[in-house]
Amino acid sequence: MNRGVIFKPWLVGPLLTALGFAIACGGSSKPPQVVPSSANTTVINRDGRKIGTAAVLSSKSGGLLVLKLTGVPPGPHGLHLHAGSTCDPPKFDTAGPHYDPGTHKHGSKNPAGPHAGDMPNVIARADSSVDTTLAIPASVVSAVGHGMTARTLVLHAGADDLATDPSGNSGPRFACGVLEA
Ligand SMILES: [Cu+2]
Ligand SMILES: [Zn+2]
Repeated sequence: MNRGVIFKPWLVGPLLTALGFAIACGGSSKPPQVVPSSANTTVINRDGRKIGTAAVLSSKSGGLLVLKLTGVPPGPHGLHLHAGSTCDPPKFDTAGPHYDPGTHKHGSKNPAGPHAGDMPNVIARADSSVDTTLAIPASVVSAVGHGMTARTLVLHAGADDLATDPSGNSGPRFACGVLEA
């Protein structure tokens, strides 16, 4: 028996997909009209270990935050842009308060809110991974990484109620990344 000529149909789909992608993109992997304004940011946990990456992308209509993490307890977690410029584990106090150039209160459900750095909860999957893309305003994209404005991204241990000042009762800071311009 010659095992070398066995047809492997499950390989054809991925191969065709990869070939089509290469042709469609002309060899470039960058999608059109979206340019990275922030290099991939390393996100660390309270032990100081890397658990994933974040990237801010800008486009004509606003921006996107792409977040890919592992080792996050399943369920919802508060996520915010903070104004401090460093992520010192384990407590990440140096990440400072929420990015808030307008002196608002915390949360999209707060009548006096939200902070410009407030974002929706992110949901960690049952396998403890996070793989999500969030829309963010162009004004926030332009503030990312510049001076002492929106310098850090912080994921909290608990869910953000999107209403309670100053941090939505989202609990301790679980992970942090410094956003570079
Ligand atoms: Cu926060
Ligand atoms: Zn806030």
